[in-house]
Amino acid sequence: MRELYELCGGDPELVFSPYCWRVRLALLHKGLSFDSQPIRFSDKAKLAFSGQPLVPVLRDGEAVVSDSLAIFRYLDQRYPAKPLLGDALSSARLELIDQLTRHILPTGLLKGLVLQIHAAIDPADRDYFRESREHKLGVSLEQFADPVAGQALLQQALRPLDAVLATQAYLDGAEPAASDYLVAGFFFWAWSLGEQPWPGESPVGLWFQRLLGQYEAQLGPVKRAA
Ligand SMILES: N[C@@H](CCC(=O)N[C@@H](CS)C(=O)NCC(=O)O)C(=O)O
Repeated sequence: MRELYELCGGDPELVFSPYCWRVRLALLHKGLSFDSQPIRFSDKAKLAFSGQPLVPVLRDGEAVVSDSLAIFRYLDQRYPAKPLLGDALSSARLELIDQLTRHILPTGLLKGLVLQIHAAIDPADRDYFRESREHKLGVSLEQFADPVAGQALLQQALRPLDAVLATQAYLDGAEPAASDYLVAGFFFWAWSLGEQPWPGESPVGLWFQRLLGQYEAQLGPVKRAA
């Protein structure tokens, strides 16, 4: 059986990690069913079998793979139909896309989401979340939270995405593939936390709606934080 270990909120149906969303979208792309194994921050001992402490982890029969990009590569190798990455050049370029999109976009979103995440996670996870994130951010969650500054960063991050999506339906061209899922993970993250801080009618907004529509047509409504 195929199992996806992913981070959940106080409600186990609320899965919100951007990296886990990438893998959900990739599994859907491949037409592969999976059992969600929602875990809380305080349940991370359940990931010991993977030899590392982070989600996503995919367990597929005997195979255990962690890290969203490694999972994309595993899925293409194990299930070659409907490639996520394509040829070696595309696969190499995905590293660049990952690096280009892993700073301003998530930081801009996180400034508007960090307090919602703190509220949505299980009360038993809150001290861990606060301590680990404050250590990483170097300021308190309340000092970091700043939806207005987040919007300014988000607008910078959206500009190149809007430019590409104004001329083609998906980041990977006429059909979605790895680049779309890699970036869309951050948008599903915000969406599952009950936010949509980007304009709905923009190229990015319409692209997100297309991906959301495809996901929900197959797997039902995305559980969103109240
Ligand atoms: N580069 C990894 C990042 C994975 C990651 O950072 N996962 C976070 C969830 S968003 C996690 O497991 N956090 C657990 C913790 O902070 O204790 C990937 O792409 O999968």
